[in-house]
Amino acid sequence: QGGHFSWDKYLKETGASAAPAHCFRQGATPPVNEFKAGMKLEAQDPRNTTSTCIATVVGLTGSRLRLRLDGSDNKNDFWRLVDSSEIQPIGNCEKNAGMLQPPLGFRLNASSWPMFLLKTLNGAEMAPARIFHKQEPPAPEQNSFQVGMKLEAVDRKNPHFICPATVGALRGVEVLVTFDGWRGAFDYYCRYDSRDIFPVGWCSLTGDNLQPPGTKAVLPKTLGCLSDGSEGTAMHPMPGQPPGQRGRKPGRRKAKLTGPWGQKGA
Ligand code: MLY
Repeated sequence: QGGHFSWDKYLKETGASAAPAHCFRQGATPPVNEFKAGMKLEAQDPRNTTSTCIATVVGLTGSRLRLRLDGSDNKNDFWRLVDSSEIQPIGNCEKNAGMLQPPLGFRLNASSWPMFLLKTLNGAEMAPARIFHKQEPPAPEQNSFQVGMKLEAVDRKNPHFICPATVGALRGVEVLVTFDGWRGAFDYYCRYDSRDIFPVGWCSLTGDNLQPPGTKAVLPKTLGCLSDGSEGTAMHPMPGQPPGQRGRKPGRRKAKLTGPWGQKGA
């Protein structure tokens, strides 16, 4: 295991600065997470955002919920902040004269949806309305990120990971999120008010596990941003996966390591 990543040391050593909190659409302090595994709620289907579906909390990490749509498979889990406007208590859809929909990829015949809905809600533990947050934090008025600023960002290809990142470019209301120590394979553009980007220090407040930069054999010994002086590990095999098969899907390009610490012998 790598050591604990220290932003303090990393910022000093890279000479970079953290994007100020006012750049982000996040609360001044991370929202309290009172959800529990097994609770059900209403969520927008991420693959079909006009549908409101029933979702079950299958995991919790910091201020985020790992959600699975009832009637879907276990390959399409998604993560939401507890203060997201895309999650609501059960009953909200009906209250607004909406209809709960089967998820995209509903396992059963569409005609069995009404009965499925009845059964999935019968005896279910519904997340109580009081643990939802009244409002999503407001979006900042404008994109005030600057190229080079550091932040914490969800790896959208591996959304359970939050990783150290740098603003690589700006494009109107969009920000290019680049992941430190990886050569572009995970980078993405998002709106400046995306809920997937966080100020430096966010994970240490929520208890989320911030991944160290991708750095196998590339951190110079002098770059001691891992507090135990270890070089860290570039790959983060999923627990239980044998080494050598680290969850890379066939056909997907191997991520290359990069960064100022990325030059061999640097
Ligand atoms: N084992 C995967 C995970 C890569 C994660 C990269 N993130 C943290 C930027 C792979 O190597 O593809």
